[in-house]
Amino acid sequence: MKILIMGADGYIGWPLFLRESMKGHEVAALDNYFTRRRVKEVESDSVSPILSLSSRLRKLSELTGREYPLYRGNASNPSFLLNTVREFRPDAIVHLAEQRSAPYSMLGLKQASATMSNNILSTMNLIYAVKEYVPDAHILKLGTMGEYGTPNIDIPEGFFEVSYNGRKDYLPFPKQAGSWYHWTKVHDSNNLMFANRLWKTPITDVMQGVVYGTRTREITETGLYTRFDIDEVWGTALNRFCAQAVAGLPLTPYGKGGQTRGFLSLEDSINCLDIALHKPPAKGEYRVFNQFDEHYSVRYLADTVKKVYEAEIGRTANIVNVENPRLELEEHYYNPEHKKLRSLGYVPSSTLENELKVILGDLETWKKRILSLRKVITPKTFWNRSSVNIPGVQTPPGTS
Ligand code: USQ
Repeated sequence: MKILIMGADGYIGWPLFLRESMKGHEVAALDNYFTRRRVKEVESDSVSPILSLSSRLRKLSELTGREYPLYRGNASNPSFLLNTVREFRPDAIVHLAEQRSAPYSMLGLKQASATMSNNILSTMNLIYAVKEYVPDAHILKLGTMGEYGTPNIDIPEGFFEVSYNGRKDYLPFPKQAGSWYHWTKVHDSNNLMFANRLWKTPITDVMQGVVYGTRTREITETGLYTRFDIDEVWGTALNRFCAQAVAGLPLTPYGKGGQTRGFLSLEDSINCLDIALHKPPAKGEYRVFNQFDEHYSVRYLADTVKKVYEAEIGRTANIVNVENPRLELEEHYYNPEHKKLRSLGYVPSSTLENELKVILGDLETWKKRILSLRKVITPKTFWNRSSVNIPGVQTPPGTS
């Protein structure tokens, strides 16, 4: 299969590239190093020491004996993306090339707008590129469980039957995202649904939970590492808790810590995307997968990291509930369905505790790098302080 992976330099993009190339597929990489640059902007870095994308591709070529095209550019630039698709003519395109941090999108108007344009336009460009050049190609698009928010009812996989004033319909489940970033994914989903209605484009829209982990089965040597972020803008909950334990800093559930989300390991994220790629939708089908393994509260995750860290590493870890920088429910009902991937063959590969042992072992070896980032770990991006931070734009005193 010919697969174009947009965002191949990323946390998930690179391991997916490894999986598909090592399975013998013809894979091309697309990236503009947006995440590398923006992580530097908040004075942070990946704590796993990663090579440049071109060096990683060279390393991979040595292992497989094949060459992998690298399209370096911005997916929100229409001519770049359309030319890439026209030239490579993929059977499937995985779109992971979006700004992926909720806190980054909440820093201020500048970052909120960049997130909107980067994410929504890249998906629009992809929709048109597929329609023009490869109308039967499968778009596998990474959305987020955060599109649904935390409603007080069960969450279906994309659609549900509604009965209102005596009539029934099968409709998209209402979306209640919690950051500008998460809203961009909602807008993408709407645009993809409409593209599917217009042109019958086969689409899988993946509502993915929070991913954790340092490794997949292909990451067997340092030259193949994927990035691992721990700072308050780019790091995610469980990965941050592990790094905090290793750095001797308190683990930081925000607020009461009862916020519950779907989680899955990096290995399982790749397993699920691989299943979605090789069991594609029918022509004309738009399908939605809720992609996570289990749901946990952040309080439970902090307790579990503490338990495993103390048992495995033998040092004490502390937990401190800090002021919640976000606007979100801290205690709520949460019961999303996630049956479709399992019905296609997905079986979780490991347990949370076993995966934590692997992560903590890796982080111990990167401890020096973690300690050098101590000052960017504490949360300071508050949703209610998101400002108008465009140079030259005046705001009334006290509003920004
Ligand atoms: N949280 C803490 N303490 C921390 C960090 C986070 O309690 O130190 C809490 C947050 O308040 C939130 C939950 O953990 O309630 C998840 O936050 P997160 O930073 O791990 O994840 P989030 O911002 O939701 O975004 C991440 C990825 C994003 C992906 C999303 C899936 O960055 O790309 O779409 O997870 S989901 O959360 O299901 O929407």
